[in-house]
Order: sequence, then C-alpha cells, then structure tokens
Amino acid sequence: MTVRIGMIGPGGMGQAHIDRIHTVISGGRVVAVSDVDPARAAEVALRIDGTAYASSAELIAADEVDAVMICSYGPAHEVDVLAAIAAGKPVFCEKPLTPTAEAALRIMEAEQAAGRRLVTVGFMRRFDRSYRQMKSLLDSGELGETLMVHCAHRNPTVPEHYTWDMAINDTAIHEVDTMRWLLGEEFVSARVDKPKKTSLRFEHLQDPLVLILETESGVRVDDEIFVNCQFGYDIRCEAVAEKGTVSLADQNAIEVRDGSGHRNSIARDHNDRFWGAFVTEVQEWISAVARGEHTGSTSWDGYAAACVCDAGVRALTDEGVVKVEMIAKPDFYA
Ligand code: ISE
Repeated sequence: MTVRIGMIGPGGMGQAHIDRIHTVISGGRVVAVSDVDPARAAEVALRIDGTAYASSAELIAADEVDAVMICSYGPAHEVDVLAAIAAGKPVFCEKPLTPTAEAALRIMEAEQAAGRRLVTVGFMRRFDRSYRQMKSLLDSGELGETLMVHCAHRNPTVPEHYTWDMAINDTAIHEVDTMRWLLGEEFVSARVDKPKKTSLRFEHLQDPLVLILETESGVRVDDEIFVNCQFGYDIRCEAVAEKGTVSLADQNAIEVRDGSGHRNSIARDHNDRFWGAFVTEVQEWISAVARGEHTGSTSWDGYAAACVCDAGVRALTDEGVVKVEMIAKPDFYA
C-alpha cells in the first residue's frame, strides 16, 4: 500500500520532507498540498504532479488523502490537527505541536474522544542513531543512575524576527523533548541564566542563554542555547551517570589530517545534521500509518514540551526557579 499524504505548508521543512519521501523513503507519496501562499502550493503541486488545494480544510477532507503532514508555522497547527482528528486521519505535525499548553490540551481531548492515537509530533532527535545508542546504554543501567546532562544547541545565526522566547520554544524545545525521552521522566522546574551577550547578533537579542531544568527525580539538565555562534550547527550532549559518562560523538563521515592540522566538517543546519534522523522518523511514521498503528511522539509529548517551555519562557523574566505546571498523564497516553 502507498500512503497518500496531504501536506500543509510545503515551505523549507515541508519540501525537505517531500524530497525524502519521494527519493529515499518507501511506502508513501505526497499527492496533495495546500499553503497560505496559493502560488507556492501550485508550484509544489506541479513539481510533484499532485493537487493544490485552496485550503487546508479541503485537503484534509479529500478522499485522495490518507494521512496529513503539517509543516506550517506553529500558531496554525491546532486547527489543522483538530480537523485531521475529526476526519479520523493520522497526522504528523512538525514541532511545536502548538505554541501554548492550553491548545495542546484541546488536541489531547479531541484525540481521546476519537478513541485512537492519530497525532505524531515531529521531534526528530528521538530517531537519531547516536541519541538512540545513548538511551540504550543509560537504560541498561551499566553506568548506574544518570545524575546530570550537559547540552548545547548552537546555530550559526538566526534571522532578525527571532525573539528570545523562541530560544526556548523554538530552539531548546528539542532538548526538552529529547531529555524527557532520554531520561524517561518529566521536568518539574526551569531557570534561565543569561551570560555575557555576543556582539554578533541583532541588538534586541540576549544570546547565549542557559536553560537549567530539573526532573522529578532530581536530574539536572543544562542547555546552552547559542543561536549566533557563527561557526555552524553544533549539537552537544553529555550525560553524567554514577559510574561513567556518555556523549554524542562527532557526526561527520570523514576526518582530514594534513599540514594544516586534524579536522572534520561542521553541519550548517538541522537538515544537514539530522538528515538520518528525519529519514528514520518519516519512514517509521509512514510504515506505521500503513499498518494502522501509531509511532513517535504523542500529543502528550507535545503538551509536556509546551508546559516546560512555558516555564522556561517565564524564567526569562522571573528571577529564580519557575515550577512546571502540568496535568497528570491521561491513561490514554500511558
Ligand atoms: C528551528 O526551528 C529548528 O527546529 C532547529 O533544529 C533549531 O536548531 C533552530 O534553532 C530552530 O529555529
């Protein structure tokens, strides 16, 4: 069976997904697109020999669409995720599921009323080979209990419209989700430290920031968010356990040793650095849809990440530690 996918918002991320689905991934095809910019929808539809729909609602309702991928911007997600649930169609929604925890709660309620898990949130790092190996080592107990995790999330530069709350709910949200998954527990508090600002940024931005999170059992996670580091897309993670540490290794295929020294290359962006993770994520989603099953992060994960980010955003302006407010996990997501 070929899963016929309708894509909402085929911008940069969406087109990268289309390219992987039509080249290296099996079992799926993007047959329909819609976009706030009808010219873009028409252009992408022509390129993939698919249909351009005038609205996302029409695309979701179309008989030719078995499953929906949402790659539009965050505030537009809720209405389309709810429409896909109402139509009983599996939906893959890029992160963040919604910009607020209240909106994510509405999605969870609708999904529980529908009686089956239909929503997958695009947190791709769970599919990265290195993070997966790190998790299986920590889960094996060989290194004892995990005590701390040091993360760094560096981007070369960000555009002028990037604001400091985006450092939390657009950038650090990746570590929030990955650490919840890696450690298998929820965060209870957030704090933000503000180091000396880099001069190589737009004037309005406080960059870098350090987000400090604590889990239910007391594991401390620190995340350096430095989005104008200039040199590349650099993701680091080191877990410190009772009997040893485990970190992400360098991700490059080759190293060069010559008269200028010993070096390898640095990724420029998330598509470059997490290419393999995106392929695995989307392949697993399409295969699961074909089997009538759910895979990947749930609406609960989207909600929990939003709750932690809300606390992190409050911690940008509140002094000290901010409590993470979250409902108890519904059995539906157990
Ligand atoms: C972007 O939306 C991403 O998801 C990237 O992985 C992240 O590094 C970047 O900061 C975000 O703006």
